[in-house]
Amino acid sequence: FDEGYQWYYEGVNGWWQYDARTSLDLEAHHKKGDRSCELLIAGFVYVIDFENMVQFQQRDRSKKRRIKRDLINIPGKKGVAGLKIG
Ligand code: V3L
Repeated sequence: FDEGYQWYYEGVNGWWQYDARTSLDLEAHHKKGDRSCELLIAGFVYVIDFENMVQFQQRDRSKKRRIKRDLINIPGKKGVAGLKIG
């Protein structure tokens, strides 16, 4: 992992950091140059689409969230995988 960078998915008025395990998987697929990958997150298979930088559930593609790779200390960070900061 490049120092100081993290993966995020979109929440209401801010960004959630992916959990540590998922972040490592994402980073590995991204580094390989994969255009997308499928990961099990909280019991659901999600497609991570690096070309469009979105994620969505494999069996319900209607709800798409933007994703980004950004610095670990971005403003507007809500927490990690649904666990709020502070
Ligand atoms: N990691 C963990 N949980 C996720 C992820 C992920 N990458 N993607 C979706 N979920 P959907 P606010 C989020 C959860 O997109 O207040 C946050 O983590 C998602 O959780 O339809 O709106 C918070 O826990 C949601 O509960 O597949 O910013 C919660 O939303 C559920 O999967 C509220 O955050 C369905 O999301």
